[in-house]
Amino acid sequence: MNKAFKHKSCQKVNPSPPARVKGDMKGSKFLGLDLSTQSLTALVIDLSEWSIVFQASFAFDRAYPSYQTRGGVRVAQNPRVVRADPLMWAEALDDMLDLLAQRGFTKQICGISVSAQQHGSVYLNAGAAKCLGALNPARPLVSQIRHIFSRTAAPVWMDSSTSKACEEITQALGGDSPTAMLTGSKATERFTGPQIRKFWKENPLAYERTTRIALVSSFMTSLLLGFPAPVDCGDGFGTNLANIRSGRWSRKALGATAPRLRKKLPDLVRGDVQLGKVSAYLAKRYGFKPETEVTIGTGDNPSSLVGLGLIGDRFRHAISLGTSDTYFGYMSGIGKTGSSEGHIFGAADGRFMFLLCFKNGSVARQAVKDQHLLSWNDFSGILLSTPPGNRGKVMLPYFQPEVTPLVLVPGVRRFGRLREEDVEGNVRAVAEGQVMSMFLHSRRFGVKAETLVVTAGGSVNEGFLQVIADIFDAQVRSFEVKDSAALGAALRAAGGFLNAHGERKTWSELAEKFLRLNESKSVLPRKEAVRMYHGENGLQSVYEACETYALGAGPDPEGGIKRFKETVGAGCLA
Ligand code: XUL
Repeated sequence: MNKAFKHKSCQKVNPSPPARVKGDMKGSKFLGLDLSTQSLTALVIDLSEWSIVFQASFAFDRAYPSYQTRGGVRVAQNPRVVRADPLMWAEALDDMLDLLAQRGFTKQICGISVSAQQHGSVYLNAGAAKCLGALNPARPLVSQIRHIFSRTAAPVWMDSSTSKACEEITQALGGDSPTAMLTGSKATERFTGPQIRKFWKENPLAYERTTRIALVSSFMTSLLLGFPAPVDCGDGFGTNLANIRSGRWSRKALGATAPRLRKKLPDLVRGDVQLGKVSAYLAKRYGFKPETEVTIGTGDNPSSLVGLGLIGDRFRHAISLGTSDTYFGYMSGIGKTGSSEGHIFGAADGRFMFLLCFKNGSVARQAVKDQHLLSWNDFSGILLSTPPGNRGKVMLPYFQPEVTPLVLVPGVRRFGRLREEDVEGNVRAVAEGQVMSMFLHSRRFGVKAETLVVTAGGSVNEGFLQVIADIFDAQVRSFEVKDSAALGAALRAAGGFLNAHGERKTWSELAEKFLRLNESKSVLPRKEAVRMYHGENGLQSVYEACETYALGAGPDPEGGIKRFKETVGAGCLA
């Protein structure tokens, strides 16, 4: 790598050749910041000890009540419209940097990088660049950047209000498959391009006043640099605006989206690059060394790919159990066909990753847990003590609009006489429904792995890990470090720095040192359970019939449920 990034708005990038890092990396600390949907996390790694020396999170709902968020976002009267306030993110950044300074870390940090929720967009006006470059270190960020936005609220990935824009973009690009071939995904409601089109059509004057549209990762990185940051392909491919083969914004896709868009977009950069040093503001206000380097920010999923040590690994895939559940893995290359399910993003080594997103992730699990007044321990205990196959009771857990499969009108669907008050039945049904959906859609996308690594909050739930192992018929491993996106950001900061200083390390070399596998959390599939899902008349085929029926594309599945109960399911009825 060792590419000094040149960008129109950053004149002084790596002005002189960087010095070689000498000695044992003593005191080489790197900061990863992960701005997720619900919180901002900071994680500092120390390369001299290969350890995590600081970790803290601020949950937006609790820490910043004046922004009136639930789960970090504001849902409008129309539940498809979901937004967050970029000022809240800036305030959290102020507080986190303050905390790091108080603990004496900022002066020791050599490099920083950002990971952030994907697809969300921040709209900046003509005064933004000047303001960012002239921040007064006597005052917090948030009070100085109030006027840099041409749109106060940022649409975030949970927004699904852009179906019309998606249709128009798809039509202009010649259909779902050509759109996916070009941009890595069919036109997708939560993606930035359709969000921009909707904004332009509904508010053309504010669109005209917008001089730059940042992704959440590039916005946060701009706050660190003091100038508007470029976008990396990891995050940039999640926009429906880039050509995933050339790694550039696609003229065709931009034309299908909104007028004069190229001028408003930051540059798109392939692979992890150093963008420059922290701003004078960060150095003066928070005590960072002026030479602290900033590596380009990326999305939380590409960042997790690094944090889980999956770059270059074709045999392991990841499941992240966070606000959304995601299923993802590394790809060294991309084929010729465009799948209309799933997405292709960039990876830190300049290659690719695939991803499937299930929006009802922890939201659905939590809804069932809360409805039956259970603790997470109870939830896990029920999954470990009840029979796989759930006696033929199936749930499609669409507590909110779903993205895989696309369900815009939410509503939980229950089959096989699953009653609402059946505590055990609903717990097992929500878990099995979510995992069978992941299995179905990952296979349709054409991917399969020998081992699954599980990360994020839900990965401590042993019962859920067993359900994953049984349905995927694969070994499931969870790591001690749950914040793989924040760890990925810290590793990307370190990787960028080391490469720039002639100490090249592969991504997996770097990650392995930090990922002590927690072997006690290595879960194996149970043969009997696998048969229950995948044997003849197994529950997986029942689930698929239920989903097809709910999407209006197939017959009533009750016949299949009856057959399941009479045959393979008879075992779990005892
Ligand atoms: C991925 C996606 C989510 C967000 C939120 O496509 O929409 O995983 O990145 O974390």
